[in-house]
Amino acid sequence: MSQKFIAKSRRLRSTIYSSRIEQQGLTSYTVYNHMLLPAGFSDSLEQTYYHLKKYVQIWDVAAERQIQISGKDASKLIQLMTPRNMTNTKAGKCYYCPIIDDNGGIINDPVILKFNNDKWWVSIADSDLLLYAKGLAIGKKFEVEIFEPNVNIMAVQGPKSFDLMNKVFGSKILELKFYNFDYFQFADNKYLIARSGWSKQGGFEIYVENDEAGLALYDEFFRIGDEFNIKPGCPHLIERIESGLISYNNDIDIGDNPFECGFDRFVDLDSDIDFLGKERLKEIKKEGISKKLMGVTISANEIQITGSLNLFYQNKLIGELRSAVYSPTFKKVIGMAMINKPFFTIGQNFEINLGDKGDKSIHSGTVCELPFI
Ligand code: THG
Repeated sequence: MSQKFIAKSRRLRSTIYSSRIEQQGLTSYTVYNHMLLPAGFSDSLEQTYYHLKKYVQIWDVAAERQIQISGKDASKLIQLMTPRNMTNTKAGKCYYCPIIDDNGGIINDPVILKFNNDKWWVSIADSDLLLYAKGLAIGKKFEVEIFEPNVNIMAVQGPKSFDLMNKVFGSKILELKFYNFDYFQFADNKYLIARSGWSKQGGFEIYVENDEAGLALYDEFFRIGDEFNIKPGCPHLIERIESGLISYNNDIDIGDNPFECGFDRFVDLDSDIDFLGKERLKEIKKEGISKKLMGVTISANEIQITGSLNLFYQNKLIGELRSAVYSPTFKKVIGMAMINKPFFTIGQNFEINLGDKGDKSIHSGTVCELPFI
């Protein structure tokens, strides 16, 4: 496949970390929330995979934009957008929440940070949640302010992230619990830090609110990080599929409802909370789902996937593969697929054509559970 370049412009926003990562072996970007998101470095995908699982990486994930919702009706608006029950949520905690429309279709799957009942950050995946929130607030005449603050997340991921963070911020950082956040001091600046991140290798996300302070911290990590074998990195295709971390608009989209995405634990239909799509979700729950996001393994040594690939069982279409990669751990291709009823059972076999441009290259595969690890 010939590679093409993406032309930059104001509309395609750069990040504050570009000046650093472009000197550190960055080879490709993708586009996320109208912004550049690093997608590869000069080390191979397998090298960066083993590195992430053993050491520590700094990721520029500024493209995970924050939507601030504040004001007297902020909590009402947050609840209106998600089927997760937000009633007993606590300040200083993060919540992974499906955002749905009136039809139960997934609009986004952000991490939501609660500062207090009147101030929230919605750390969005790749869709324009700000417009959805604004439309709802206008229609409902809510007293809220909705905007995108200048926050640029730097993620510190990997098992050595704890040693690195301890060295910079002191041992208090090690007391931070999973999906909690707090402010921590380095030099003259305070940083909002959460124990979270888009890998299962452990780590933190630093919500940088001041560009200069962010770059100073970035440089400090690389100044002192050699002993932990620190490297720049980015969300990792192999690791995230093995870990079952969902990528919005790759694995799931507005045509899927929370039950089809395995988000049952984030749906509360039994309380009196008010959210859009509640009646529709009740119907879907009664009727049962017609498709489900599942893991798949495919006996192949490589795969390039840029769209969806159909899966067949006895010449019948039974679903579509949405993300996939060769896993050096499983020694085959693993992926996430939306599988139709009644075929979304563990052990279901299928065939897939991995041939390029009309060539046939039929491979066999099997449906399995998510996550892989
Ligand atoms: N961090 C922050 N913002 C984000 C992402 C992130 N915004 C965009 C995108 N990633 C949102 N999508 C996800 C998908 C999965 C998870 C987080 C964000 C995730 N899930 C855990 C899991 O599946 O085990 C925990 C979920 C839970 O059970 O609460 O981590 O990465 N700031």
